[in-house]
Amino acid sequence: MKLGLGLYRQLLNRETLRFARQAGVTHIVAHLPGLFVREGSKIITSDQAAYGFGVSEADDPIWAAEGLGDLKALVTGEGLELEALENFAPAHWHDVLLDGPRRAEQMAHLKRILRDIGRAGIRTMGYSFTIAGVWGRTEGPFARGGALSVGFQNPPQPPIPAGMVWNMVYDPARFEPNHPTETVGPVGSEEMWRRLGGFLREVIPVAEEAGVRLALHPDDPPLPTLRGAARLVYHPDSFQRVFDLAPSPMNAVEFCVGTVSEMVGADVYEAVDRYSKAGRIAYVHLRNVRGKVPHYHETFIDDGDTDMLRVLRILHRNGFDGVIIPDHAPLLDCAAPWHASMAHALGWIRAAITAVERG
Ligand SMILES: [Mn+2]
Repeated sequence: MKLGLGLYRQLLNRETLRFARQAGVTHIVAHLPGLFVREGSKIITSDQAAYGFGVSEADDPIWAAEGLGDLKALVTGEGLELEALENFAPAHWHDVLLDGPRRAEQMAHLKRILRDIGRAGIRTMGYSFTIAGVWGRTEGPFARGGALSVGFQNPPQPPIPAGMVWNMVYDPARFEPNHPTETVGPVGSEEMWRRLGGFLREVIPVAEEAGVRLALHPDDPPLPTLRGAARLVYHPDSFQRVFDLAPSPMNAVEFCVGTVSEMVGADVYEAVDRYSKAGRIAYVHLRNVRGKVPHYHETFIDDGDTDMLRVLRILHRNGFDGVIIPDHAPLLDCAAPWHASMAHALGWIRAAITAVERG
């Protein structure tokens, strides 16, 4: 099993790549849309600002063939592998998620992006097929020793203002954050499955040609509905329904242990066992939490409800040889909270992988 690190956009630079390599990381997952940082704090929350994770720009050069090649060269130049990209930009696929008038044009663009990703030698594209996105979490001293972390406490769910999807703004002209006159209407479960099915049946053949594996992240927080929009994978059984929509090894999952352990009625070990045995896990997000929806908070990797050593043993036993990255983590109180929290998680995971592989 390989140790990876997920880097948000503003961290994709030589200095952070060297930090990763020094910590024993061999593989990078590049998270491209948005900055995911507010007021200098390297933690993702979305409830405190009506703009969610910010504005998604359509004409971002990183998505062109040259931009992807440059990104790959930057990572390779520091002695690391670029394992995966995470998440299409809402500006590129809002009408795929919303079934809007620009759907066909946006699907054609997504297919072009997938071909360019393949040409750049990047093997995996992580995505999350959701209208409401990651939303509703609060920040607080929820983790061990009062470390700053995020939690979910069943907040009221206002409808999504028009011009927003995936908790990002794609049309600032239409977007009215406070008293929207237009909102994204309720979307039911069967309709969302129909949209995902249409998406997969079109992109999986392109992914097969391009040699790029699509990896779906489960819905986080995993509730049946969020802000009026149905969610797809809020129970581990639903991963199988995703695979059945377009049977192909390229139709895979970004297995987020934290999100799965937040799911009501889920046995995280059974889910890890089932999907790693089936060979459908593209890569793993390792994060620990305490509680389940609608009340949970994130904890340090060695301190939540999930026995991470047991998760790693199951993955190893089933022959999983892919990349494992820490997900977001509580921030350690110090001058460099993000770096310290990642170094802590990476060191723990590296030691755990070594122990598990030695048997
Ligand atoms: Mn995750």
